[in-house]
Amino acid sequence: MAIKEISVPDIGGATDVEIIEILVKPGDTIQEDSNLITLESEKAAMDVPSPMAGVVKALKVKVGDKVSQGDVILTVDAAGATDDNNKKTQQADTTKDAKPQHSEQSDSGSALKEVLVPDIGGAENVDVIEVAVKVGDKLAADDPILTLESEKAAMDVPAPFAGTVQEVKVKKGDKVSQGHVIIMMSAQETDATTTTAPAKTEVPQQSAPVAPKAAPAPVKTAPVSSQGILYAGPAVRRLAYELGIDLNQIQGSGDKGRITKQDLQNHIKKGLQGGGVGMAMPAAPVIDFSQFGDISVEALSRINKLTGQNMQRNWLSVPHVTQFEDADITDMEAFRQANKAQAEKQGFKLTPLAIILKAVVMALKQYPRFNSSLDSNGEQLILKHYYHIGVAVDTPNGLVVPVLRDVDRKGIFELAAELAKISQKAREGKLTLNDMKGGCFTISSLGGIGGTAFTPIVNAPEVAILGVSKAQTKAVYNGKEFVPRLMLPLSLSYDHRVIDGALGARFTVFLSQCLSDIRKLLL
Ligand code: CAO
Repeated sequence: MAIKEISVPDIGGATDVEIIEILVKPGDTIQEDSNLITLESEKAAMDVPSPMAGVVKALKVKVGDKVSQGDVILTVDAAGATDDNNKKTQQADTTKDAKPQHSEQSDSGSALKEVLVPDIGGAENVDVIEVAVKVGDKLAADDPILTLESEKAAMDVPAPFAGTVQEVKVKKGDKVSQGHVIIMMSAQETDATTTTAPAKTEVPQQSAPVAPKAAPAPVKTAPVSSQGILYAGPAVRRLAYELGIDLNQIQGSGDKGRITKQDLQNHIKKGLQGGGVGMAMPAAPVIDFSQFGDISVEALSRINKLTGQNMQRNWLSVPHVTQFEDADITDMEAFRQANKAQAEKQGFKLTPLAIILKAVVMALKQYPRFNSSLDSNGEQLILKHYYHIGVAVDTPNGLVVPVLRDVDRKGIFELAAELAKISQKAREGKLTLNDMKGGCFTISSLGGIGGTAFTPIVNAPEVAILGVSKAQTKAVYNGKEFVPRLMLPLSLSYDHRVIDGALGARFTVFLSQCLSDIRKLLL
């Protein structure tokens, strides 16, 4: 077994670049140049391809990690594949060294030829976006060797004759022009595939180099890939990531099942039309506002854009109902005032939110359907037996939702301290993806700001969200007289596919009772 570490290559000096996708898992068989991870920096998204073939043993990174050149990504059992490749590369190198110009014979008795970039319509310095072959591959005539992509088009370069790849001279990301050597191939007359490929008989067997004809990428409906590895360029991956689209759902039409931008657009179109005739979203008109007066333009932050996409998806896909209720928190507020100084001594603020977190867990335990998610086909409900609660935090860069874990196992002071810490971390823009994962239910508190009620958007795949507005002292009739009571407005939005109106009202009333009599939190 030859276990090798694969680390982040030179990424143009960028450091702490975020991993937005991991494309392989332990047990996957990968080829040299199979994409392993996708990185996204401020400026670009890029795939990191494998420098060797083998079987993935262990992943050393996860989505959301930030990496720099030299950080280990994963370990690979490179036994067999790499050794074999090395031998073949050495063999080809020896042949090349002995006969540097136009090589003639390999030890199998067949000619070694250079395969060049063909006439590509005068385009220069065209990007190699995929190398489809590796040393040792046996190719039939017209098998794709690599894919080039210029400003205007993508094209495959096919093998001009059947044979075995002896050396690969280019790699993904290289820029090439007509006449560049791309691979060294030995023609194999004895190979069964060559006898069935009529084109190869035209190829002069001893005269090297050979330039194939460039062919537009053929449309194939091959499966995603033979190893289950997904082929898609960084631009397509980035777009899919931004739109929250799982590329595994898309059948690629490119070579090796490569997913093209067009495939992604078709998938989105299909999705929009999926709701039935007339359900597609009408396009918004483009308006030039400067015709009405002065304007200025401001770029949205990355968080703004992601929040916008999530909100739109949740708003469109979840049938929302919002239930309102006022909780009498007069006694709760007295308790909070009584304990505020003690919390401050310990370095944090005791706000109503810490107590609301506890009450929400009580309500989730009483009505477990609120602590669930619909599975992806909408046929089953996944009930969770843990209580991780997300809290919406307003930051200078936009809205983020860090998650407090195991709220059921923590006391009110502990929660208040954690809340202070995590909202501080959020405001400093230091939250990790892990800090925001795994929530069961979300609380959005605007109580520190004001307002009487609002309709929060469910943070799918959660099924409900609690909006909290500013508590106000109101005159409440107790059956005999009006008395001043501190009333906290609650706005509970829920997914009507999972929760019906009666259950929504029961949950809200129960929550309100827990807040009105916080002794219930001890039960
Ligand atoms: N009613 C009256 N007063 C309230 C209150 C309420 N419901 N909630 C908080 N307050 C008070 C607090 O007690 C505190 O006052 P004191 O200092 O006198 O005790 C003050 O308002 C400020 O509280 P806070 O905002 O600092 O703390 P918090 O624990 O209530 O909230 C956090 C923390 C992070 C949730 C909040 O700062 C925040 O970012 N809220 C915005 C969330 C948001 O944008 N949601 C919209 C999402 S869109 O669906």
